[in-house]
Amino acid sequence: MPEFQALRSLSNVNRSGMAASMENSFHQPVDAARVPRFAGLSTFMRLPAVPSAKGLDIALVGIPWDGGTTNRAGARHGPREMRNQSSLMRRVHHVSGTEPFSIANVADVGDVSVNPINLLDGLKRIEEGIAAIVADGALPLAAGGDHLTTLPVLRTVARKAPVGMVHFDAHSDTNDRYFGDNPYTHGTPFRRAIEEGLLDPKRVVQIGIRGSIYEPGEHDWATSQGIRIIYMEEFVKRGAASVMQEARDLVGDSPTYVTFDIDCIDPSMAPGTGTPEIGGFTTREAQEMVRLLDGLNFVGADVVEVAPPFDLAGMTALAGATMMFELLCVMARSLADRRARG
Ligand SMILES: [Mn+2]
Repeated sequence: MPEFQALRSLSNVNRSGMAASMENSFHQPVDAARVPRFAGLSTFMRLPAVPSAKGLDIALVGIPWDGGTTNRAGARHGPREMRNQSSLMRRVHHVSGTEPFSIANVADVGDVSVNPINLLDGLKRIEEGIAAIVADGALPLAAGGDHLTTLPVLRTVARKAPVGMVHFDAHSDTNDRYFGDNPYTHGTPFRRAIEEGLLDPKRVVQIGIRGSIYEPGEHDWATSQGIRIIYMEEFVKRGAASVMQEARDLVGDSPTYVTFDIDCIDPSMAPGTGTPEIGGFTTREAQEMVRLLDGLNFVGADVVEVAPPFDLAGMTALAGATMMFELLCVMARSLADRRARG
């Protein structure tokens, strides 16, 4: 039997037999105890590839576009490599015990349409692709792509009202113009998002900011809008629990987006990115922080800036894929808990 048929026939069977698929019709990853994880087609977390987000709670989607990159390009290749590395994910979160595929219907909806040679058309296509997911009632969990891809995503999830945002990054991404008068780069998405009324800046927290900047006062605009910037040095002093408690208090229970730029992690652990900055989070610190987002009122999330051309042995794509799994677990749990509460 060809591999793709094998994947399909096993797609509703999980490791504990038929229990989950009898309880519900949620998609299940291919059973790694029956089909080894290096075999078969590459989809996010070995879930079925589906043509739309209809019936899904959470849609895993690729945004293979780096048209906003100002330095080293390559994040356009991120989704494919994160799909590959995500085949290492298993079904159950080892700390929380969350079984995301049993409590939420999750699948890989493929990549949005992009245009690698036209920035504005690229942004338009990404927005249309994510808007279709949102219209189907699913939360997008996106794999970028550079950080400008988050802007068209926010245009869909914040269409009705501004949302809050927990933002892990080495960079604030709130600059104004590049190379003359160009408003759209991966260094500007959150300035544009605030101008467009997509973000409530008083409910935005940026964590892990560091590295040299273009000019003194570069972050003044962001802080004047009310954004809370937690520089890496403050994180080192306070630790994850304290910082995340503040982040949770700040965004509250209102709709919130989570964006995870892989360059928040130290380049010794995540070298495959376009704008690396030393002195970053360990992967373990990043996992600890994302786990503390449990129960958030998610409108979506993403992992961006994985640039495979600069990666070593897939380690950055693995970090990115694992952070997607961490995000998926807290998103699925939050959705299920909120439904149970009515
Ligand atoms: Mn960024």
